[in-house]
Amino acid sequence: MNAESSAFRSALEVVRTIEPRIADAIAKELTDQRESLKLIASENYASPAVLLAMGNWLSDKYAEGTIGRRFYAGCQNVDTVESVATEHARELFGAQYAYVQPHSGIDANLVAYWAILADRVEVPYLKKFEKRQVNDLNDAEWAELRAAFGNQRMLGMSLDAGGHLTHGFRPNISGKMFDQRSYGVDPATGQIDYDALRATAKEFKPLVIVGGYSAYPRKVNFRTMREIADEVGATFMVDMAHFAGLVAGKVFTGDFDPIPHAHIVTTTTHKSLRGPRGGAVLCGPELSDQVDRGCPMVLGGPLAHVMAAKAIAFAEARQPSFATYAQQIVANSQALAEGLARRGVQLVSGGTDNHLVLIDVHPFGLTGRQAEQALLDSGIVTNRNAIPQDPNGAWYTSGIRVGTPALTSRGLGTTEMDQIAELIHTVLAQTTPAEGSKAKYTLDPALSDRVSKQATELLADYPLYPSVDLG
Ligand code: DSN
Repeated sequence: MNAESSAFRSALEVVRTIEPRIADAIAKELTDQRESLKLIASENYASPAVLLAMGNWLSDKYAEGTIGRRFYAGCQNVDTVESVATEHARELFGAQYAYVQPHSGIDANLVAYWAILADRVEVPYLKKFEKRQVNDLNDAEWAELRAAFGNQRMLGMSLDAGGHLTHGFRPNISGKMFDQRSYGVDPATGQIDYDALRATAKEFKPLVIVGGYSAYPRKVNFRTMREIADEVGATFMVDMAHFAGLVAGKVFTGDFDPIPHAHIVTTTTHKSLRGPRGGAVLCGPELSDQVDRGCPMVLGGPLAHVMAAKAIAFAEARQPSFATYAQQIVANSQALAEGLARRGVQLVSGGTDNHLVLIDVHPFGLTGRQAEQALLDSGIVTNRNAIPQDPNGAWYTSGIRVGTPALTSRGLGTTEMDQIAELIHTVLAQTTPAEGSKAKYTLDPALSDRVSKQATELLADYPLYPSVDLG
């Protein structure tokens, strides 16, 4: 038996001795993932080495603080793990400083926002705070400062144009820390209108401009965004969570690489980057001291086992094969977009430059919610998403977001993407909305069964985790 099969079989055997239902759920998740056409743009399949690096006693160690300066004794191995992970992250992205402790993208963004506030907010209008550092204030002073924070402004991409909740929206803490205003897309092109963004920035004068997205199908000109930030004295932050793999794989270079243009960059490690679930922050020396305060300022103790897995993923992404993978993600996304467009499916912005395609399902008479469920009934896993100026809001939506990082990891290519476009079109065209409902619909079960079978057949030639046989 090979090493991967033996490792996962043994792990499940040990888990099973305590709680068989958990062992079964873990094994079933592999079966389900093997059988489904995973087109969720934010998901991927981490390598066995990444997965195995997480399942061990590094998980048992507390290590609040930073490398070599911990609040706990005995952190020498965590120091090694974190040093190796940061070294790989710096090399991979060409960044001066990397912080790999954030547990998620939301945590990475919080660390970055805090670092920007701590760096920028001098509160000169409250005389007593003059020359004080925000990190040195007592509780009463904090209370005064909280009011003052209400005046800080963030300019981020609007949710319906593809921005993320953590870019200043009310349901998220970022929307409570900052006054937010949005930039969007040109309704004619579906692409960012940089002149409008500049005009909004000049009028609003934000402390922070956030670039990056979770549902925008185009590349972003970060050089132009930095110029705008400089014109208004804003700190320019980029959240590259979705497209970090395309930056790592050198698909996004020059004006489209955020690292040389942004003051600070955040990411997740599990989307197109194909690592463990987690986050990271990259920056220059100006912000690194503040970023280092992420734990304990906004984070709990670092997850050493996940940092170990991040180190493995960064090392994997430094291999030449990762650049080939990243290029194929985009080639597949463009093939999928072309296949859909050729069949008359309307796409936001007309196509894609990255790993995702945003389908406008309105012409089919459907909401995103109906389309998402009808596709799922047919073995195609996607998620509904708002489109620009969405008449159905953020819950029902009028869009379906599809992404290619996961299926590209499985080895599917442009030919298969065209076949998938056919399956998606078939389901959308054959789904009928129920009268007066934004959620109900009818779809012939024979048709969804047929599509489901075709999806499974399509995957049969591309086994998921071929080295893992659970017996
Ligand atoms: N949940 C992620 C996504 O699907 O894009 C973003 O946080």
